[in-house]
Amino acid sequence: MANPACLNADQLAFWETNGFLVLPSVFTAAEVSSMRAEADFILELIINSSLCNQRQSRRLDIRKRQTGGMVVRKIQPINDLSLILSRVSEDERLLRPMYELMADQPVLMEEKLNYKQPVQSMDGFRVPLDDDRFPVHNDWAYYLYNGYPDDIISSAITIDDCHTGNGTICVFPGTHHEHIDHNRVRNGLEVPDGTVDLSTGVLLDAPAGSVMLFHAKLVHTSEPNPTSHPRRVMIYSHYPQRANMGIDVRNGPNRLRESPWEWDYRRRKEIGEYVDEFRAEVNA
Ligand SMILES: O=C(O)CCC(=O)C(=O)O
Ligand SMILES: [Fe+2]
Repeated sequence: MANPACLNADQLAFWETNGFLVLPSVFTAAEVSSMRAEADFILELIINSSLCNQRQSRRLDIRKRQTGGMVVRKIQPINDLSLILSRVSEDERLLRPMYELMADQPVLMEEKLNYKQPVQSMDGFRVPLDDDRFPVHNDWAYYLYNGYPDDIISSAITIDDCHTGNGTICVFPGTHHEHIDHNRVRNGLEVPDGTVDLSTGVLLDAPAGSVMLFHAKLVHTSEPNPTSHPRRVMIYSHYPQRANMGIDVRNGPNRLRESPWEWDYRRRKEIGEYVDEFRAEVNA
């Protein structure tokens, strides 16, 4: 890459010390609105194909809330479903800062769309009675099982404004310096009680279109979104090319499993054999 540096010395020092960096308003309002349209398209595709096939997509993480209704926590993977979003994961405004932080070409290894989006109750889904919280964890606790290096960078692109009131990501600065072994808990992996001082958490406040970069060993969490609007972020994880880990090791099998069901649903919809039951905008 021949471009001039895009991160300044203060930003590089902040990253070294804290293990995260927020770049506000990187994407334009027009780009954000097309990301929202793509998020709606993917949500409708995955929910309607699940309903049509009477088989829940493995891409879909959905829960039944104690407070009523259901919430889509995330859909993963997503790049094979949207040209626009797959292009975002290769955008220079995202790759360039990562290149500077990891001193190598970033290679995409995982992508997901965390919706935290309330939806109406629907039959036909296996939904645990749970919420859209994410445990106190680092992402490397998951990636280490596939032999990935610990200098992966995750990046959350905010599709909606993220703030203290809607379950934004909360990071624990400096925790990236040393990995903490995680315990398996109900909804994923979590650091053992007492290993991280929870009072040091920083809630990341950022308008839609921002980029939150965080080190794979940085401990983070998020509380449920209590509002009636989605709190969507796309989270990409890139590894340094030098690790030479191959392509799509973690999510490839699910793309292959799910794609034929999605195509079958689209064909049945096209010939009028199935009519969509779910619409995203009434829930937004
Ligand atoms: O979307 C969030 O609030 C956090 C998600 C997260 O940490 C993850 O998907 O690994
Ligand atoms: Fe995470």
